[in-house]
Amino acid sequence: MERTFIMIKPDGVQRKLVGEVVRRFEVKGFTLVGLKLMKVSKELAEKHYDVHKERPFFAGLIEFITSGPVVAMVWEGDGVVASARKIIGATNPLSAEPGTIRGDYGVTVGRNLIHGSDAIETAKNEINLWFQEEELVNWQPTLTPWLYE
Ligand code: DAT
Ligand code: MG
Repeated sequence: MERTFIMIKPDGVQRKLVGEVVRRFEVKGFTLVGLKLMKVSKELAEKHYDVHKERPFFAGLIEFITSGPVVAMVWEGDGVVASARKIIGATNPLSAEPGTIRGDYGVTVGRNLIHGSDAIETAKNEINLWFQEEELVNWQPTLTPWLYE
């Protein structure tokens, strides 16, 4: 089953949006298989955002992500990688549609509340980077036959 890596950034935690974010993924029909609250080391932040290391916003991004606790999660379900990106909305919250997390709660790209893997391959790498195998729980929700035919 497909999995994606989702992280509620320090602004989302400070703004008390943890429950709201988890709720949106739960009610959509996805399954939570990993969850932890953690302070992010500079090393982990730099690895996670390695593709952006040459960008002018990189230093600020690393400073922001390491500035307070984040909630790291793994969600599972058919098409979860692309669907999560839709639930999250466009990178710039002012361009994100209302009804998306960034569209409903954000106003600036440097405080866009949440990260979601951008492709299935990226998701695999990010899950391996953020979670040990034993931190992930394989389980079968009893709702499955009501979500999948
Ligand atoms: P996304 O998080 O939607 O995958 P991304 O991978 O292009 O977006 O960028 C990663 C993060 O970097 C993004 O969530 C916020 C920050 N960022 C991107 N573009 C930025 C910019 N122009 N100015 C400041 N921060 C930016
Ligand atoms: Mg990205």
